[in-house]
Amino acid sequence: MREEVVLITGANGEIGHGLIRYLAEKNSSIVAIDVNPLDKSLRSEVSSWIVGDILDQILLGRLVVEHQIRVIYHLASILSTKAEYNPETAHRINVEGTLNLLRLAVEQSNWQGNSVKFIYPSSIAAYGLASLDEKKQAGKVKETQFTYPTTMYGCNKLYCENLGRYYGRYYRQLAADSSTNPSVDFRCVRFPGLISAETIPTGGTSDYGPEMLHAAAKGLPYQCFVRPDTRLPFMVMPDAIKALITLQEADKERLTQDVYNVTSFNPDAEELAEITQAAFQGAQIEFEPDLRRQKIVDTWPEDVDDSAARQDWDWKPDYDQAHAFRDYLIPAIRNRYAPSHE
Ligand code: AKB
Repeated sequence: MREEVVLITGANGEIGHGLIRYLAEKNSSIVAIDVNPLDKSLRSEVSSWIVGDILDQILLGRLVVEHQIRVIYHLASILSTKAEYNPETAHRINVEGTLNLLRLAVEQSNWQGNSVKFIYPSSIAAYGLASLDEKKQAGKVKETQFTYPTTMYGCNKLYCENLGRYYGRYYRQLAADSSTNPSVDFRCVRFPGLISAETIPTGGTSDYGPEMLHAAAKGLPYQCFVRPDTRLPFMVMPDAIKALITLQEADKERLTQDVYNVTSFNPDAEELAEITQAAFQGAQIEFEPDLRRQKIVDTWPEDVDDSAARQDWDWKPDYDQAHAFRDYLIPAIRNRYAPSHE
């Protein structure tokens, strides 16, 4: 008998860290894949970890031989800023990588006679508002509004949302046995910017939030790359993990959409700086906007409408802004950089 497992791609990333710890505590058997060796602190939490590329079809084929995969959390991707330095490579990893995983999920579903759950984190980068005026007027945007991304990463995320919908509902729709073969159970959350106390993101454009806090805790000056009035929706990592798990566990019958917005709070960058400076006395934060990265953030909405998630799977973040900073981010980040931890 092959072991029943949860597969996590991009396991070394920010979401991977939180998700592995959560699932390990629930005694799930986890197979983790990443292009780099799994973080030492996570190794004891997983059944096995593999250094490899999601573009490597032989590696993915081997996984199927060795494991019965019930749930896939496909986290691997190249984020928005990094993707702009090599858009074609980003496309290969973000889109072809997702296609490989979806194909693997179909194959597994057919073998098992049961739909494999495919949990996919999309992003506010899937939106593209045309101007700052439009951004201000749009308010809370729904999943179907303003989906005209301006970054390769955003285009990739939006397209993969659609690929997931296709694999979940229409894959090989002309085949004779198409109605009897189980399809993939594709479920997607569109995340806002994420802030974790444990890890610092790399290569994103919403990174100014977490970077500012971590720099202040380390006693380092920080040059914020967006204007003080820049407003985006954010969420803390425990709520991001909660969203993925709650959607994964949701009753399929209640799901009316394949893609759901989730969010928590939406400060502007000046507010983030004020909170950071109040928590870390003497923190040096200057605003030195990078006009090109600013232009990307200006196309992302100030807020998103997550009422469908609230309605369909009882989504509700545990942390509002005050609670997130006071009870999670500030104490945990302070503790992370305390001298006794060095
Ligand atoms: C990025 O900035 O690229 C990500 C995202 C908003 O998905 N953090």
